[in-house]
Amino acid sequence: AGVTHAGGWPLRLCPGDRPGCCCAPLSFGDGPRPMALGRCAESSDAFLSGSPAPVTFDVHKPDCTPGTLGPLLSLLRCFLEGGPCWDLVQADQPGLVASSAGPSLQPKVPPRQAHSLWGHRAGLPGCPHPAFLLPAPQNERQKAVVDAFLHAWAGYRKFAWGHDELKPLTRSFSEWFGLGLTLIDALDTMWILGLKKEFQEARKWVSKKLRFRKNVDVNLFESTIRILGGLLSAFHLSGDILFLKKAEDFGNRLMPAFRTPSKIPYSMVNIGTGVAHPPRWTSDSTVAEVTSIQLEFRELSRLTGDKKFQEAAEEVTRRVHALHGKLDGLVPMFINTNSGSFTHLGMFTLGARADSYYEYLLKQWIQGGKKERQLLEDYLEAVDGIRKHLLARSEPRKLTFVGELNHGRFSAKMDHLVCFLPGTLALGAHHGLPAEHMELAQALMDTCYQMYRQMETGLSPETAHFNLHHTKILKDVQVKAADRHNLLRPETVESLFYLYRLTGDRKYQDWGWEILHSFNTYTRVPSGGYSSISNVQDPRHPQPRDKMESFFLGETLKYLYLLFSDDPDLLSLDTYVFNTEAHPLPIWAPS
Ligand code: DMJ
Repeated sequence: AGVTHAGGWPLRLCPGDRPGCCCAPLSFGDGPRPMALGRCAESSDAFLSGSPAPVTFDVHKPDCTPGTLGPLLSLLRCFLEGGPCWDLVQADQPGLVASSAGPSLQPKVPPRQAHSLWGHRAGLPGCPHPAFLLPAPQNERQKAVVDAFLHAWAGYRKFAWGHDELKPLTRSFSEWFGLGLTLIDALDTMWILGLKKEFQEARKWVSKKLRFRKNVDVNLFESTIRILGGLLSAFHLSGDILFLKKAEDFGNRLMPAFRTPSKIPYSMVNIGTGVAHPPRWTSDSTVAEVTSIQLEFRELSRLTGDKKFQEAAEEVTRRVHALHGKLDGLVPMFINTNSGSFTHLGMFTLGARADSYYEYLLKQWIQGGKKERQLLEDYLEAVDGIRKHLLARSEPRKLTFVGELNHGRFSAKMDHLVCFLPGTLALGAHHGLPAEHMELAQALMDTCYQMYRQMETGLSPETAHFNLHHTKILKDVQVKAADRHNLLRPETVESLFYLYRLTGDRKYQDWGWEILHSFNTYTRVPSGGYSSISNVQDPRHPQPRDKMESFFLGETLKYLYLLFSDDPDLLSLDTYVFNTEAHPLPIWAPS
């Protein structure tokens, strides 16, 4: 049967979760809750481009009524038999709706996956955001982000295509894992920014060139958050199963890292040979590394139905939870892969090597539908620990900052990495945690902004030292020679996004706009790309370092784009949780 939709806009949203899903007022089915398993005869591009042309729906099961297994069986048959697969849509009112699984869902999914995909789709609430269905209206600031992205992408495409990172000055590239890191990290950003042509070109590279059967050592944490996280979110946004298949392959190749005497994973694993090991100089892993892979491994299990990913990652969480050596919920920075105990006791930071431990406690709790109490308790205890041991105020502006503790000695040192914390605290408050968390978030947000504002280039140093004394010094933020660099990191704009989304205070957008301006002034390389710089205090000679980190495209520009959006439903914080590399993953059972 075919049903023609005469192209009346605007389109209705369907109750599926995938962008690319096309929905139209479509009369079909007589029951109170008509159901249809159908597909658009034209590609979903017709919808995305807002084509007023009639679109025909082929309806495979014209007689499916509520309560029958017909549609589900058809869907499974579709997966098993091949051919384009389309989604089952249930309409709440007659006269609705909808369905397609995205432009490039591949046929021939093994039954186990077909089933889990079905469960996944059926489990998610809400609709894809209109921006994913129609050409998204973009305001001037968002257009400036798109322009920055295209400039960065042009450099990568010309000089580093398929390699890990662009070296924009020498117009070449660097390899870390040799897996097209920037390309994978940037996939979902392209989707969100509406850069379909670029996305499709990158997808083709993933399909034709990305191979994980390679004799190469990868860092478990870095490759999980960037590659596994990037593939999973590309799958969720596009509905394209290619990305899930790649994610599953990659996840399998990371698993040898968990074969250690303590079940605390090694930091390195060879994805070709399956041999895992710690770095050459130690048998320790860092605490942030082993505790910030759980969002991705849990989601991979949920999508594939293969529990081993989740079990391995959650075993780490359980063991770290039970360890001695914490201080009111604060964790040391290292953990031994043989003994499973913390090492280098007595040193506490929210910066490098510990940062995302705290972030993932909260985010896993959110991901799992706020049911896993132990995660919440550990997070709440840690926030109290931060308040008790690590907070101080600077002079002269009395900025609240998070310092470090070294065997009882406080140091007024704060990595830029710590600037993820205002966003995380605000997110927790949004999900029902105490209002004081939001107050602390706002105070810390001011501080992170001042880390940019008080520098001559308007860009933050890698690490700030805060002035604690009443002197003639006018700046709160002091910088040591070794810390003057800026790597295009995202944490401050990430937090600005959360703070704006959750308070509506436009000053956060304005601060982000200033930061984008500074990136454009001091880090943009005319021939394409952006470069990290060595000196944020010398606007005349910022000393570009010839490297564009993958997270500039994966995170920094994505968060800026989202910050400038006034639409709370664009990747709603009630539907998605962002991994520590800014890749959105669905909340399993949102409240
Ligand atoms: C990214 O890889 C992630 O944000 C990680 O959590 C910290 N380091 C970089 C960005 O600064």
